[in-house]
Amino acid sequence: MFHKTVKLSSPRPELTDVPPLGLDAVALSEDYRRYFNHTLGRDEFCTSVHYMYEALAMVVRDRLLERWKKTNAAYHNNDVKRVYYLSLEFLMGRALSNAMLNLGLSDEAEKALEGLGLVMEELRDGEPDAGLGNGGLGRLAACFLDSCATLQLPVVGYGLRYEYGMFRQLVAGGKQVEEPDHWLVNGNPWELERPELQRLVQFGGRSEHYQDARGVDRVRWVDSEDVWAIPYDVPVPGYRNETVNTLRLWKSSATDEFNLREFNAGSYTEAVSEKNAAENITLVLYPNDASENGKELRLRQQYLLASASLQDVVGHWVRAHGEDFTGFADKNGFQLNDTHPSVAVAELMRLLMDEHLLGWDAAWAITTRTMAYTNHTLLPEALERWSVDLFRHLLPRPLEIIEEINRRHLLKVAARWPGNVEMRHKLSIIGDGDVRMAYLAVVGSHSVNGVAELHTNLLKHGLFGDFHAMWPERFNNKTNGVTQRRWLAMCNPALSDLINERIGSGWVTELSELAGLRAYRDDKAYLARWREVKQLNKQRLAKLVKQDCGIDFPLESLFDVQVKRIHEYKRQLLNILHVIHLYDRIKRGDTAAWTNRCVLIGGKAAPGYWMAKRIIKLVCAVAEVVNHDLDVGDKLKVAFLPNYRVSAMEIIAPGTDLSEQISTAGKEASGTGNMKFMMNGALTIGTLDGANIEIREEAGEENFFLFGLTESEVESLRPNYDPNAIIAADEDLARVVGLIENDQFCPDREGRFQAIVDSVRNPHDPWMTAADFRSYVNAQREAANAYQDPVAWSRMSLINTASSGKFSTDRTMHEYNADIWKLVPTAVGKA
Ligand code: 26Q
Repeated sequence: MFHKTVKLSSPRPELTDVPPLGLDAVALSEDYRRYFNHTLGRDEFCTSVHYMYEALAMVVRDRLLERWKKTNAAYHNNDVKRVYYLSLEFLMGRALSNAMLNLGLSDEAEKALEGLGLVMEELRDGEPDAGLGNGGLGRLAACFLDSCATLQLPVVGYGLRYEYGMFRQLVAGGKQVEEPDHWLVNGNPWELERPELQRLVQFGGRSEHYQDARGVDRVRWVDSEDVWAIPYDVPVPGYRNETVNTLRLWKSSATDEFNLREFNAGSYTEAVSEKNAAENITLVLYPNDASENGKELRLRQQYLLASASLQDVVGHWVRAHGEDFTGFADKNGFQLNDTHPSVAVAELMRLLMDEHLLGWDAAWAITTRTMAYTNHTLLPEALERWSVDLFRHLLPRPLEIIEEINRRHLLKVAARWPGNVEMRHKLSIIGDGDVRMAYLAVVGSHSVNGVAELHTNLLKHGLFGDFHAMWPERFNNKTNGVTQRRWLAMCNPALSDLINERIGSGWVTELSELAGLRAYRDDKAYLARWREVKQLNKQRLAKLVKQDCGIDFPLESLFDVQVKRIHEYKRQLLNILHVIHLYDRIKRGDTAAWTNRCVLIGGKAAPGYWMAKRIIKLVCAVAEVVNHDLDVGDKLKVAFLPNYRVSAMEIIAPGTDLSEQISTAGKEASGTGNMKFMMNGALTIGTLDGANIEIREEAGEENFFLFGLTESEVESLRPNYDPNAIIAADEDLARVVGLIENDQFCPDREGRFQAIVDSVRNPHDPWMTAADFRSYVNAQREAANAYQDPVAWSRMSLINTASSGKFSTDRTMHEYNADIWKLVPTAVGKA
């Protein structure tokens, strides 16, 4: 790939000096027709939603591009410090509605379309989700970008342009089936390819020590197989502020040298197919939300991201400052989204030393001053480790640097704990034949943060306890959030309007203003309208459930929802045990003062996670029995929603009454779905885990259905945990377990769910599901009773929305900036 350039003696404004594009319906309509007719070449017989969506997307994209260039100019002219958010995942979802909202042209666009006889909602649905993430961590990155653009912070996202995003989940015969998500097949109007900025990334080969012309010891990486990384830029608009930040995604591509060697050896076909190996690197997102250890391709992805991004930043620096790196750490920061990109610590050292000839100490000072690490999990099975052998084979030079980082680190450990060999083993970055990526990230960063108060405390006193003793100042908490632009203003227009009527729309950029709603908590007329809006949103949700599950959700019931990745620690199983208990009560006729309930469960299981898939089967099997039992009627409905994704949550959160946040205490780092539900007026039933604790603090304990053991109770019970005694002593639980064991939900497949029962009965059940059953059922009964009083319920609902101000990523980003990044907000001059 080779780009010819022309010499320009000076900039040529006559090329770029064009009047700004109109944001009114007339201008939008005119541009729309031009794109539809001239660019896309469609005619009046075209009925494809895709082309209609695409024409509108191009209209909006033009408006973004204008602002994008101005933003880059403003950052450049002010020589601002920038932060680079390095993440293997950005779960962006759809871009169109969000861009229209942030540019402030939603109403005019709707008008323009109306004039053309088109319906906005239909066009919207023509856009595929950009599903470049698994779940919470990836969506958090997307919310962060939205908030940074809105706060006018110079933050660039760096990620990978996966050809296949998160798989599409089908449910067939009550089982998850995965289908590839080829989201780019119809092109992507939201990306701008920048082939002129490609970077070369090395793999394999060996490191060679030599002396340079001045006799200084140097190292170079030789005999490697190189791969191009080509950047694709995606615009990230701020909310009505003229700022458009950048998400830069790398695509891998073969180099010509890559196949030339074999080509010359006479094997043309082999040479061309070798290209695959290089181009495969960014082909597919790994669909596990706990690390899949040891996969070489995954390590290639991680290194490609780290190396290409750092070369981009360092290259930019050298173009402006030459080889003088003294000011580099004052102008650049890197935030590591979990350990996934943490090889960046070694890569920055390599670039500074091998390519730019800095000494170790200077390079290390720059590295530790610029790197910051966010941890998202405490689960030991999710901690990333890479075998030293694989690392050496794929990344010989970075490994050598990690070994030297570790050698120097262990000298400090020895100085802190003299004579303590055990401590050196414990804190070593390399141990048991593995590189421990979390330790590399902690040692190489000046900041380490957790994502909720409880989680950070558990990091400080558990997982990273000894590191905390060495460097207490490094550790800090940054409670997660979500962007209220997408998760309230965009997805819940009816509630937004109702809110604006009373407190104005300042909350869109200052979420704490929602507190003003509290003043209306006893306004009966307002609460009645609050309920009407909820009913309307439940209607939309019921329509989705009908479409995708074929099940009718009666609108007068309590909508009880758990949507998130399927994982044992999240305890979808506890939810379904409760459903079975309700079914059992109905069958026994124990239905006095009954509250009708619709239970919705959705989420993807990692394709290789057998138990998670079995849980999906159980949900589907229970749904099948309950929904077809004539004794049940409207009292209880159960549905498993296939293919949970960002655009589905935009319909689900507004229509939910009760949000299930029921993980075993100490296991969910934060949760962010919990915040989206709260913002949209759902009440939470939850344990004291992750951000639930802070949600309850904000909402007040009387507006939250609490149950379950605390984290410390969980840990003290663990050694003596006796689930079989608990089951024997609890008649309801014994009946529920009995129903599953007796194949009530799989009459034709004996023992199908035995493994699930065994996991509940196992004294070593890490998630201690049986321990929390009784208090969960009691809390559910409280919720059901509370729902019988519509006024009291809507009052609690309003208080939840009013109390959700803390959970904006605007607040989260403000804290990252104040404590870690120290960026100067930079407005875009209106030219
Ligand atoms: C690692 C190596 C190889 C393959 C896959 C992975 C991998 C990928 C994704 C490991 C973990 C993830 C995702 C983790 C995640 O989403 N964690 C969630 O992060 C949220 C944002 O902070 C929290 O709210 C959730 O509590 C946490 O579970």
